[in-house]
Amino acid sequence: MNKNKRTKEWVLALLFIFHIAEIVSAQTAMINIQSRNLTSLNGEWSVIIDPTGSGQWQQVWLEKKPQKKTDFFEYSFQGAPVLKVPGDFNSQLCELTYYEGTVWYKKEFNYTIQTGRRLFLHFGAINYSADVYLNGEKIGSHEGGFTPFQFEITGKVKAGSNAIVVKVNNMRHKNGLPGLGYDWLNYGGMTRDVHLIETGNTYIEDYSIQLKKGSLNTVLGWVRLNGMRSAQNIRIKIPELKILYKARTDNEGVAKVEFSSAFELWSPESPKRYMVIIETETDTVVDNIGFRSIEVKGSKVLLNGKQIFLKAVNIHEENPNKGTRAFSKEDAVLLLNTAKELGCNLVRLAHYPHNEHMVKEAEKMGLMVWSEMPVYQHIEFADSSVVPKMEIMLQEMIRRDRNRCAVTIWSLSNETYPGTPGRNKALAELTKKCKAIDSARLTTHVINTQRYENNSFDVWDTLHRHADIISINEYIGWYIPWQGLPAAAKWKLVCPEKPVFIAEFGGEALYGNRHEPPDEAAYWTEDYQAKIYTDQIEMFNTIPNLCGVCPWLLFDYRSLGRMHPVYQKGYNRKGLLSDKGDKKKAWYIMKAYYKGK
Ligand code: GCB
Repeated sequence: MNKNKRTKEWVLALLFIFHIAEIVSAQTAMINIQSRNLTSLNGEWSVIIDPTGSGQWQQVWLEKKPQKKTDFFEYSFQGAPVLKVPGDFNSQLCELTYYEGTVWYKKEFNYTIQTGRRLFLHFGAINYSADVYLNGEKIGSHEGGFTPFQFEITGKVKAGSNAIVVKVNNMRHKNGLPGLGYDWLNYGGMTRDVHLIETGNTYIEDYSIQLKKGSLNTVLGWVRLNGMRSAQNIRIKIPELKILYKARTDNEGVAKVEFSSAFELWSPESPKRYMVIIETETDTVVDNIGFRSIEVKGSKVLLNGKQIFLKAVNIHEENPNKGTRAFSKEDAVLLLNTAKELGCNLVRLAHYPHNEHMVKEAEKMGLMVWSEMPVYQHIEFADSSVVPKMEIMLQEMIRRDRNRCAVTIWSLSNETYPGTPGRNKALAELTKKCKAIDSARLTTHVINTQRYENNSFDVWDTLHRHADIISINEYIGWYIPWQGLPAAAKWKLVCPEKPVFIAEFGGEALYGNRHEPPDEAAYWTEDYQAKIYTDQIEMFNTIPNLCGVCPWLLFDYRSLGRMHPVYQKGYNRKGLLSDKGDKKKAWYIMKAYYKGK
């Protein structure tokens, strides 16, 4: 190999390592933060909108102030507009409606930390990338718009006033997750809560307390401490069941947890959760945990050992009435109550991990949760940075919710293309990683590559082999016309033994728009949409091993590629309800179907 070539390869290797280092520089975020010593940094943050990127070379985070009479700087947080955090920036200032670029956020806070205590800056999520500065010094970066991350600032926080500056950028990237194209509004900003978390020297970093795979009475898990100097005793208490489990950590700070009890199991009919107290010598965390088992046996999905039909609905993380990114408990309750009213027992939180309120409120209400990676349609699997990013996001997604019994399905991808180089290998590996981190939940990949000819479906994509459930998106009656009677459709499955889930179906309708007979798609009528639902429901009877269905979707939602000036106006109109919450004809058809199931 010639010397120049070798040097070039070394430089590339180093650049790659630095790139990874940059991505992983955010730390393992604490879980169940509501049970920690918290200070909220939510509220108003001052912002500088930076469409040209000049804030980077002007080093906005240094907040330079004129020293001499001849000095001036072309930016300032003083006198700047403010944005609410949590919240997307697009819906808060009209000049940001369609914005995809940089916004610099700044907040001041006072904090005094005692010796022996530690302080962390925790972000629920920032879309899409974040560079975080404290008092003019960069403390780290994070990529990925939907998962939490934190930085320790123990040695960096000053007694008295401190300033955090965050460079937030929601530009799309070819090698991003998701990539360049997606059918929802790219809400940017500090979309979820921001907190300071104070801990002692050694704190409970993470724990897994769930039923062992296939068991209805034995918990198998672990507790992991951070900051350990020596082994510690831990105790897990469930007062209602009179459980007191004692263990000792190893030198790495990890204690195994295993105990049995006659749990009242969590289910949609009875969403029972127990108060669980995790205590170490130096820290205590309290959680509400439910216990249930979820598995696939042959072609059936079993919840707590009994077959269940998944009555689902797709939901985007959007408050439909306000046209904003959903972030609060109230937003979650609005969306989930509507899913409940439809008769659902599962919500597919599409197409990225939603905020924690969604998962917690769903769990309280008895809704199972399908949580999804933002691996959507075209992803550059062959780009060397993509696979490591996917793995980090997977870990972040699972870590936050691994004790939420409502989460029953990890969906690892949606509508990826078999022809994309590296796709099969990357997603097979991702599935293995997911199973290695969490073997007790189901995994799936949502695929729309099936052929539909002569009223026959050929579900051939070999990616289904890596899933517990075959999940299919099909829009027969909307994007693809019927080729025979719905009730006479035929099916061929690549894995004929697995359960089949219709993860998306439907069509668009503008609420209030009616036309009989409902035979023309281009009128965007409720009647045409209703006919799609009636036909689909007939077709469902033909699907072998059908374990559930999931209309696309609950509410009409904002998506800029939906440009029809009369019927869409920037909204994907496939909702069962309009963005204002009006029920379309298809709502009643779906509700009746679920009632009969
Ligand atoms: C799909 C996608 C979903 C889209 C939907 C549509 O297959 O998974 O994100 O928004 O189709 O409305 O076309």
